[in-house]
Amino acid sequence: MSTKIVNAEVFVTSPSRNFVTLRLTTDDGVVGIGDATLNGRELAVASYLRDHVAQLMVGRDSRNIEDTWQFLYRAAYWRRGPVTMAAIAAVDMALWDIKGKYAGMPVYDLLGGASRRGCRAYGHASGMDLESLFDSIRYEMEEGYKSIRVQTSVPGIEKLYGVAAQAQSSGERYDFEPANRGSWPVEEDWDTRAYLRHVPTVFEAVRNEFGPDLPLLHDGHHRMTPREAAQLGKSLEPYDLYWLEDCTPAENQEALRYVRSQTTTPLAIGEVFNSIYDIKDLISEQLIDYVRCASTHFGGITQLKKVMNYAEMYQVKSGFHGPTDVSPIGFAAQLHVGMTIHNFGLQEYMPHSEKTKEVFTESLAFENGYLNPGETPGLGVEFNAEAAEKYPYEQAYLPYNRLADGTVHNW
Ligand code: KDG
Ligand code: MG
Repeated sequence: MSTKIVNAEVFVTSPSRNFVTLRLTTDDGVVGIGDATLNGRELAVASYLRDHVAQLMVGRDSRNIEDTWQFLYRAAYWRRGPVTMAAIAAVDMALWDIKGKYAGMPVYDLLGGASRRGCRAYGHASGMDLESLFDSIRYEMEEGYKSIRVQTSVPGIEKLYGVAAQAQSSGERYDFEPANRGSWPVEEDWDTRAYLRHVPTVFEAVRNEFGPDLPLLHDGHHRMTPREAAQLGKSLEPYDLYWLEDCTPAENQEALRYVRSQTTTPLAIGEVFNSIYDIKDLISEQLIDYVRCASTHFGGITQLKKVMNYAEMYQVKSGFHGPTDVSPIGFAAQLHVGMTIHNFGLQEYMPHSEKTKEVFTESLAFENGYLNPGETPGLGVEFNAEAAEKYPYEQAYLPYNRLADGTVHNW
């Protein structure tokens, strides 16, 4: 057996949206793939991998995942940050993929084996008005989802994250992908008072229509101050949310102390975090209920598993970030973690487009609201480099917000 890495290649492809993929090959010809997609900043990670990491991989033993992780993290000296951690994540995933293939086992078996039959997923509903929102919720339920995220347009706000139904500039209706192709970010608008007034009325209407049982979620997308977040959490208490996500930006972890002291609405946070240090106080002080980190932006399987084992001690559960900008490889990576940890909560799931599935073939199954990575050795995703070539990189930016007076606001 010759498990040494002999080749490290980086691909940037855009089947509906941009993805950065790392492919490692061992002397035996075993191939492992990893996701390094950082929405809107893809080329920075591609360069980090191509120009600084690829040559360090060649000659390393693919079996030593922990050592490789620590080497890339510590030897860079400049630790953490989304670019570095997405690059480390891609290496980490590719190494777990390789290990699974050598062992003939799916990655979750190597991480401790399955703790459940499948990972419960939530779907995404949104609407410009109540009628279209109700239709969207019914559609998601018919698709099999047992938990639904609800985003709504707000009178007085023209363009808002999470409200679907606009065609993207690619020409496809690609509902939940906020990044727009082009050389400049789209400007959106924001009004916190209008939002805080409107959202509780929408949840009241949804509860009246769908009853008390259906787990409902909402994403505040980093836009509120601690006091505003506390107000929203309190005003949503009668509607029994499963979680309120990103109620504050949370670069400042202390902000959550105030929110937590004011409301019993469950809190989920972490999709923009890239290090265990970004979230450790939120976990140990039990200021949140769900960890939203994604394998791709959080240093891969190795660090995600560690943070969840830590969170288990504090009864904090997983709610991993699963938008379409996490590629099928990154998604599979966190699904394997979700299968094995004791403290799995709920998995975000946005199915990828047909073009994306042409480039990344997945063994993943979605049935009756549950996701399962399947029994394929490794991560269960194959990368088709020839298909990828058909879809070259296209520049894309996430939007940004401005207030009525022109001030830039969190998007
Ligand atoms: O690239 C940004 C998206 O990943 C983000 O806006 C999606 O907030 C998001 C979510 O909860 O899925
Ligand atoms: Mg979010």
